[in-house]
Amino acid sequence: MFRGKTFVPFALALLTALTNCGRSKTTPAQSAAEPTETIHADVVDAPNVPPAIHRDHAVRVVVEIEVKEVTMPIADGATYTFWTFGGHVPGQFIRVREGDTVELHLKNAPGNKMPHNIDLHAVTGPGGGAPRTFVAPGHQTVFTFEALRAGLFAYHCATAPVGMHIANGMYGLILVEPREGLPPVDKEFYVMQGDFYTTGATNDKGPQAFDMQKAIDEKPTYVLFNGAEGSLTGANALHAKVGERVRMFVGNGGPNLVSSFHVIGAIFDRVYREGGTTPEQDVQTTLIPAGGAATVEFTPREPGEYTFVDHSIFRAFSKGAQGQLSVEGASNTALYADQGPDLPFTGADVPAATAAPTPVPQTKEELLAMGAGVFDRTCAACHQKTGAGLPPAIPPLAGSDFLMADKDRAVHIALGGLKGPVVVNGTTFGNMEMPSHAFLSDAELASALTYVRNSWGNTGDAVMPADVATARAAGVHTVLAER
Ligand code: HEC
Ligand SMILES: [Cu+2]
Repeated sequence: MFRGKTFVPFALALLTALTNCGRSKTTPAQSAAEPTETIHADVVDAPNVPPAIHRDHAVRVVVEIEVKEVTMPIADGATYTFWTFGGHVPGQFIRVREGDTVELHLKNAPGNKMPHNIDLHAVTGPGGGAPRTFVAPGHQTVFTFEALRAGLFAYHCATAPVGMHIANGMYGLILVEPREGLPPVDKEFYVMQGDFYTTGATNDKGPQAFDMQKAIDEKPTYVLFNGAEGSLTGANALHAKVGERVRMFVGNGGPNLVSSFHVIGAIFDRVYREGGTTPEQDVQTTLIPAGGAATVEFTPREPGEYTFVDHSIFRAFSKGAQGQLSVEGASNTALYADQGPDLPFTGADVPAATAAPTPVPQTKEELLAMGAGVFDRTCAACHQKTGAGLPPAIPPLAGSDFLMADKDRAVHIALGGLKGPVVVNGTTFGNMEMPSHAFLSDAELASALTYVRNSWGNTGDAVMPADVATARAAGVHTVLAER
């Protein structure tokens, strides 16, 4: 009987069973049919992700997520009522394997005020699950789908008004690992960007409500990683060591903005663009669409703080879109050397070492002749060739009562710089500082000062190189102008 047609499938089945022996206790062989083994998914809060999957067969994965409407800090001193998948923004990270059957239990906490649902971009079917998961406060529902395609997918609430549910923080990521798994790395992190629309202005204190008009106009008051300013900086920074391979699962919940995700000081040697499965190599900044994701990988080689930003850079510095990866380990100066010495640069050719030294000007005429050149090269960039300055930031030297009132003070300003507010001819200047010019020689400074004190209607005596030398010896410091 064990010959011919029946023997071959039997032997194959035996072989398959043997091959899988020890990997799984309940499912001996992978089958295209619905999996018989059931496991409970480990869903975790950002910036953490569940551990990598080492299974070689599909299972039924039970995922339980509770929608919670919670009031939490959005920025320093400001709170916001977030709607969340699991209690935080972004929602809990779901990790399954290609081919798994996902049994999603969506619970809406009894104290909540709104119905919610979930649209997972990993779902194949109209609405991505949203029409089959609508759930009122104090209720739960179950929705089952097969994770057909590998990739990193966003999920979000899609209950009307959809934009409002997303703007309130209802998004997260689901990773469908390819059958063969992802290459191993040392550290994995979960970061998701979102734009927020508060009734108050950016940095206003106190409870903040959602502002529908700002959301429609796409004018966010905050652009944040992981739902709050500072959620990934300072004490909350991510950590890695020099030489460790870092993988970041980066999502963008929107609702409106696309992200130009960039880690300052790192090159992504691999990016799975838009959450797809074919990695791109050597990318500086990757674009993450609203409702999209990217997996980025790199290995920091030098210790320090790696700030990551949305490189639409005002979002980073004015609206909160900053996080930090803090890297410890030994420095590699061949790769990333320390800053070299500070040397003067006047824009003119650096004189050759063999050139004869410029004679030091002795008379007022000599000082004026040299001073015109020094002024044009150094001071005119700000004060203008005409000495007129650039109001309202840069005061005039032409006809300046302030300049002419105190020669010694002018020497100290040229040497050490000036911090306002300063009143010149009745007008107050103070929103810009004048930098120190101590890198100029005594003769250069003396000649420039003599020049400005004897041009454009100003008349005064000469500033001698010895005057500058005396002031320099007394100590170079920023002059604080008094009104
Ligand atoms: C980078 C721009 C910049 C350069 C270069 C610069 N200054 Fe100024 N300077 C300023 C600013 C800005 C102020 C006003 C600072 C404040 O408001 O406190 C100022 C103020 C002054 C003042 C006092 C206010 C007045 O108008 O009388 C003097 C004197 C002066 N500068 C001289 C010089 C001389 C001489 C040089 C060249 C050696 C020079 N500055 C180069 C920006 C500059
Ligand atoms: Cu919702």
